[in-house]
Amino acid sequence: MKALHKAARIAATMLLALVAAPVWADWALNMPEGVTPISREVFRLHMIILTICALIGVGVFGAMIFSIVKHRKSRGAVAANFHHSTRIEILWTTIPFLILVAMAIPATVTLLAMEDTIEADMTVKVTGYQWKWKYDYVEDGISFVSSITHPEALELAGIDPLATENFLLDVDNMLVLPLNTKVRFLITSDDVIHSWWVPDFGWKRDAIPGFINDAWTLIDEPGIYRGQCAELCGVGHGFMPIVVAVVEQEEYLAWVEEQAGAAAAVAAEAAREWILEELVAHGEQVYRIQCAVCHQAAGQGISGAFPALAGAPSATGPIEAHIDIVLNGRAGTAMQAFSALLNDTDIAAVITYERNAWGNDMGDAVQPREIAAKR
Ligand code: HEC
Ligand SMILES: [Cu+2]
Repeated sequence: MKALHKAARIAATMLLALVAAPVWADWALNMPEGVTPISREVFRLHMIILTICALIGVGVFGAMIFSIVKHRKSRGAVAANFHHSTRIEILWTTIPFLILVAMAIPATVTLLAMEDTIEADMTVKVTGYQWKWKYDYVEDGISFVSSITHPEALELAGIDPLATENFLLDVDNMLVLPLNTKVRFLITSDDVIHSWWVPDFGWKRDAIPGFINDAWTLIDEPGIYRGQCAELCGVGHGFMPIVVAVVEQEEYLAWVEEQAGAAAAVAAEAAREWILEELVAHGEQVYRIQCAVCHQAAGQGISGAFPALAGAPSATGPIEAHIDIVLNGRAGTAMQAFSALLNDTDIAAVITYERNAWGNDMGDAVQPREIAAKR
């Protein structure tokens, strides 16, 4: 009686869940169809194979349930007693074989198309770092680092995931790509294995240090597509989102021009003399985005993993050694070489900030020129 009660309660709850229509509205049970020829092909393949599996499932379980009910002992059924049937054995070998071949043919065709990166219109090199992505536009000579934008999320404190738009899925610099253009990606890593994954493109590729994997897209719907690193790569694994903005060709060309202008502005900034306060203010922003993920917002570090910078020997010692570790990193540790990731101004500013924050009271400043000279 008690069990029956419980069963009725569960059934009622399930029924309620079913009729709660608003919940259904954002339930995406199926995989996304995506916005590239390959992603649609993958989706179609998924639907075909899912259908075949569902039909087989219904057929096999239907036959089983039917036999169990119809030929049950209580109805006086007597088990047949035969041992060998060549006809059945041939049937149950060839039918699954044919089904598998029928599934393998379209799957192979799609796989081959996926790997076909030749005759791309442009190439983007993607490099994974703990915990950000770097993009190099091979032909256009554009290069930048894309990092998560709400660094306060890194501490998972003082931020409400539900109230934050695109929580953990927003970056400072989006990858901008032109519409209807075959883009080849060369994917690698500078430290550990990462994986570049935008679900709407229909594939993910591992970013492996020392290897270059390739993949391609041809996106035919403008929009913003989001993804993330899909290979567990350390404590900041959840903090390396991917955001791709797909724009019309003309808009893309305008963006490329704009980048050239921005590069010139950065060069001009790096050439001038900065005052301490300016460097500290800019350095704080760089620190929050680039360094806080490991060394923490108040420079307190994480015991046993990332050293504190507040009161650290480097940040309160000779400036030369401090510049050296930030520019060149420390081999064999998670402290990466920032020379390839940040410009002269950013590096000068972040070093100045570290020397003048959290009770580090050095009062000295590093000029971008000095960084340029050390590269
Ligand atoms: C992926 C994690 C990570 C990031 C991001 C990172 N660091 Fe480090 N950092 C480390 C680790 C680990 C060490 C300790 C290296 C060692 O064992 O020598 C370190 C050491 C240092 C030291 C030397 C500390 C000392 O006195 O011993 C400085 C200075 C430093 N980092 C500055 C920075 C700056 C500036 C940034 C941002 C531009 C940054 N780090 C970003 C992991 C990181
Ligand atoms: Cu990663």
